[in-house]
Amino acid sequence: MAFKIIGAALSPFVRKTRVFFAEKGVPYELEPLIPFGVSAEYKKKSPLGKIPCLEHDGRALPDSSVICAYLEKVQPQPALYPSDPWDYARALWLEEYMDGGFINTGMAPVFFERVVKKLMGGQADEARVQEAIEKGIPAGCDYLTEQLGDQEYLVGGRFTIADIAVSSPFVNLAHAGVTLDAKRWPKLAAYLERIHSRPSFKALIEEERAALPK
Ligand SMILES: N[C@@H](CCC(=O)N[C@@H](CS)C(=O)NCC(=O)O)C(=O)O
Repeated sequence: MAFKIIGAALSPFVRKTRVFFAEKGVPYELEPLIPFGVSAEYKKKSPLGKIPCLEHDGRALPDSSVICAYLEKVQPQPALYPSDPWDYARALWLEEYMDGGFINTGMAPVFFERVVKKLMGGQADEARVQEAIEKGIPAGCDYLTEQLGDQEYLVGGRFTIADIAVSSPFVNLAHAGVTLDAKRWPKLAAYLERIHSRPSFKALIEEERAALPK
């Protein structure tokens, strides 16, 4: 049965899910949905009213982390979760660090103010943007730099869900005109460039850039 991902392409959580599908080589249809004032019908599928939501076999499954974990079981190869128990847990932690933490303190304020508000015809609150640039983003980049060390990938020596979850929200920063200071975080900047150059990310980044307001 076909897979359908419901959500907006610019969401870091939707992108994370789409990259995961692309890395698995599993085709899907994207049904665009902006998550503001969603219908009661959508809330039956995604009770928190958030995106993404997956439809498969006539059933609905919300949440990017849950969707990725489900697809890993449906399509185990290539494996995108570590098999070692400790590495597996660390990958899940880094996913949660981004989804439940760094996205809210670092990426969301910048992206919402500079891109989402612009799309809605509003004015960016640059004080909120600067606070994220001066506090939230440096704290997150310091932590991720420490986690990365000298490795090519974040966990277990190979590409995993941790790399997808960590790298996706940085695309939102770039869309909002914030690029990482490569002098301050050289290893993290080089890592992100490598991950964003993978065909799975590259195709989406190009598609999103073309659709952004100039
Ligand atoms: N934990 C969720 C978070 C999803 C999420 O917060 N999505 C945002 C868009 S980037 C959303 O739908 N926001 C609408 C809302 O919070 O009502 C996931 O991983 O899917």
